[in-house]
Amino acid sequence: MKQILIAAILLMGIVVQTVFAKDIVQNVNLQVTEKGFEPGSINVKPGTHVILKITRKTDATCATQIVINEKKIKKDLPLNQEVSVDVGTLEKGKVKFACGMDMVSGFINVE
Ligand SMILES: [Cu+2]
Repeated sequence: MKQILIAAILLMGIVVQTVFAKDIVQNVNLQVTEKGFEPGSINVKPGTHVILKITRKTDATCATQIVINEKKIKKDLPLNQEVSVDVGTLEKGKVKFACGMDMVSGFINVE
């Protein structure tokens, strides 16, 4: 009985590993400059797990925060400090990211 249990646990481990192996993690560097978010448009393949690495380089815009409504993400962007934002695994479509007031924005195009 104990052996069956151990075998089941090992099998579960393999299943979990297989599921996570499909998850392709892609780090995307994003900067906030006088022009807003750069790049303003990011292209990834469906099924990609996107992690944004955002550095705000200027005080000249109002983008001191990043908001991704679709993913219920809101994060402060301190000046000259890289912030990691885990956007999760994306399906086909467009994901908008914007400043706190929705004035400066960009898109992650998933196709
Ligand atoms: Cu703004």
